[in-house]
Amino acid sequence: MFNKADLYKKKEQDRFAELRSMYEKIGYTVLLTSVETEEGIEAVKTLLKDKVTLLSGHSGVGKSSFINKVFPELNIKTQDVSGWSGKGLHTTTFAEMFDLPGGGKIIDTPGIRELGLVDIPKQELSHYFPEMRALINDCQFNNCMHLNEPGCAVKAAVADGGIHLERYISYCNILETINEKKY
Ligand SMILES: Nc1nc2c(ncn2[C@@H]2O[C@H](COP(=O)(O)OP(=O)(O)OP(=O)(O)O)[C@@H](O)[C@H]2O)c(=O)[nH]1
Ligand SMILES: [Mg+2]
Ligand SMILES: [Zn+2]
Repeated sequence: MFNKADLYKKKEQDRFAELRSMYEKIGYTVLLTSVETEEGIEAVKTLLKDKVTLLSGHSGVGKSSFINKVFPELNIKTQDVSGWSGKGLHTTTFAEMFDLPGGGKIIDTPGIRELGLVDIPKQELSHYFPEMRALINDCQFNNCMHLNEPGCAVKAAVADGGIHLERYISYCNILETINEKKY
């Protein structure tokens, strides 16, 4: 879900189109919304019914505002525009789960600064990237981490465009943050 569509200028619209295509190709549903103009809000609402949904994203993107817009009766605290500096101000301070009037639950969470991964060994990180998981059996080594190993099917796919370069860079960045003392 990409929110604040009402603020997108040409540059942001182009970037959105790029990211939409990148994520849809690998099977994710991408929705453009604006809590301000209500664009796309109904579409997200229908996805919530009878499911447990967790909202995650940086501080200030509008997670709590979204819940308030769709379910005003829950009355969740949000930061007003004048007070929001864009940095270091977290309105939601702990995760909280709400029952949805039409069935289902939604979890509002505080903004994330960086992704924390719980107990994923470096060897397994690529299993969480669907487009990489599909290729790992084609790597020459079954413990390939897709960095500098010969015969790596993932790197070959990055080279020929089958895997988006940005996704591979994300993979490498996250791989670096995994501290392997436990494995
Ligand atoms: N222009 C515009 N502003 C929005 C939109 N959605 C939310 N906002 C504003 O963005 C600010 C932050 O919204 P919040 O809902 O508090 O953000 P949050 O993601 O819950 O932030 P944390 O609780 O800190 O993680 C508020 O001033 C909202 O009014 C939108 O679609 N368009
Ligand atoms: Mg919030
Ligand atoms: Zn590989």
